Amino acid sequence: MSQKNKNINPNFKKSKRKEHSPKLLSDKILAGDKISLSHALSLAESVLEKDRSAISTILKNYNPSDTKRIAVTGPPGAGKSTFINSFGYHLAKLGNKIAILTVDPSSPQSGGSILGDKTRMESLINQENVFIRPSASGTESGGVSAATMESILLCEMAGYDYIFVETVGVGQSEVAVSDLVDMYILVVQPGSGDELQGIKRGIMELADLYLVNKADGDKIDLAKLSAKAINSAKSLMHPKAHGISPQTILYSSDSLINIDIVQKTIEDFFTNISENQYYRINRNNQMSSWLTREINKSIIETVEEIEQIQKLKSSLQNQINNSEAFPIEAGRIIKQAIKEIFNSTP
Ligand SMILES: Nc1nc2c(ncn2[C@@H]2O[C@H](COP(=O)(O)OP(=O)(O)O)[C@@H](O)[C@H]2O)c(=O)[nH]1
Ligand SMILES: [Mg+2]
Repeated sequence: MSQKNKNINPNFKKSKRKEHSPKLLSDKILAGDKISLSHALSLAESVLEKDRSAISTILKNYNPSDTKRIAVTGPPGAGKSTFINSFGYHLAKLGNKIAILTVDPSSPQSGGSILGDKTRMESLINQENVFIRPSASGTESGGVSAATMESILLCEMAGYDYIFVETVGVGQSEVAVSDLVDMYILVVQPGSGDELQGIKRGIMELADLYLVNKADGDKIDLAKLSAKAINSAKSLMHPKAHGISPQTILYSSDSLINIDIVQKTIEDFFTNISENQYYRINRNNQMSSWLTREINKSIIETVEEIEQIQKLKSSLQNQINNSEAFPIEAGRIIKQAIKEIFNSTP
């Protein structure tokens, strides 16, 4: 018997989690109950039909409110979690309710980083008005976007007014998350400039605020140089849709240098985008994208369940393998077959 097995209690029975009705869960979430919120977030990450249905019922009780949804992105190790910890603590002390979600499309491989993030968020963990959710890998219910959008809405139902979404995955999550938030913060650490070159231009252009983190100790001069490099890159970028030019701020989670400026910049950003309507327009656009994703997903799932289509698909696959057809033709054949099936349905 291996050393590990000695620790297993043979009489241990996994306790069955109590199933709450969506109605009860939704009442408890509205009352701010963290355990119910956690439970609902697990449902949001599930692909089971009964869980999808429960989330859909719970979200019927969602009422829009003027919350602040903020993405915190940047290269691994730049200090995203530490920033959220220090800044979130500051906001929580001022009486705000803070929720922190992490988005990680590659989490089976990076389980370690999630544990790391929890230790970086030590000051926050015990705060009554803070909720932290390191995401599980289960973002299959329609990709990162659908599950995270549902999670954001659930946190808002529970009364959280600042929702931070930290991306810990690779490039794709950094772009996808921009479709879920009002404001996009890019955290970088002081570097030679190569560091900046490593960040894709598309991601640089998404930022509404650049934070040069770790501007402390012997890194202050390097941090100033990085800020200068960002500012000159910025001058070549397209103007933002909201018309607000992104600021570059030196920050340190250790010394808390400029924490008040960061707070004011974020607050001013939200005031401005509310006044110029970008806040509403952007959220409406995000809902439209979500609608399109859900409709496309439903169409694909429905069609893939049709036996005739499954058979046709594998026969087309064989033809392609034998160089008898190209995918473009296969696509047209499938489209025709789907039309015929629906036309013949009474
Ligand atoms: N000196 C200094 N170190 C920092 C600062 N912020 C983060 N770090 C360190 O940088 C490392 C990576 O931080 P983390 O927040 O996990 O980065 P993330 O991967 O972007 O979330 C950790 O060892 C932190 O202690 C800072 O403001 N100053
Ligand atoms: Mg992190």
